[in-house]
Amino acid sequence: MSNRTLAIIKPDGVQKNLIGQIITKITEAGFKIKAIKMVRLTKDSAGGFYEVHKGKFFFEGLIEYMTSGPCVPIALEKENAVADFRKLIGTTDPALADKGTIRKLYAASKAENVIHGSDSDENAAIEIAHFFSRKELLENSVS
Ligand code: 3AN
Repeated sequence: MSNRTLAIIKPDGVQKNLIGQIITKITEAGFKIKAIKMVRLTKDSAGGFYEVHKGKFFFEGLIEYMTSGPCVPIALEKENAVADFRKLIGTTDPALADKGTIRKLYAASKAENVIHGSDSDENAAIEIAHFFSRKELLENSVS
């Protein structure tokens, strides 16, 4: 089992000035930040990241949203990272998300839901590599 996952504070989270609150929730839950940056995704980069959703009715809107402003990808480490992080953020639709989850607290809708979390160990590795080079991950290593 891998101990890493990729979070992204999405453009609505950045726009609503929630970076600090969201990172506090993440670190209080026991995750260590391995790498972090603020980036504005291009359409190509967002399309590549969400390749699995190509052709779905919400794909174009998803790309518009993810390129609408800067976002904050974060490589995280913790035992059981993928499952624990998905528990912390709550389900895709904030209306259905558990009380106390990041999406329940801060997200407006299923389309604009403030935060991303990898859904498998395999995708976590791919997604971390989408944003961070091996060099960045190694050089920033604190433990
Ligand atoms: P999650 O982010 O919970 O893993 P995914 O991977 O199914 O959810 O969807 C990726 C992103 O696509 C969501 N975070 C959301 O922004 C958007 N999305 C997913 N399902 C819908 C939907 N039914 N309507 C609009 N947007 C959606």
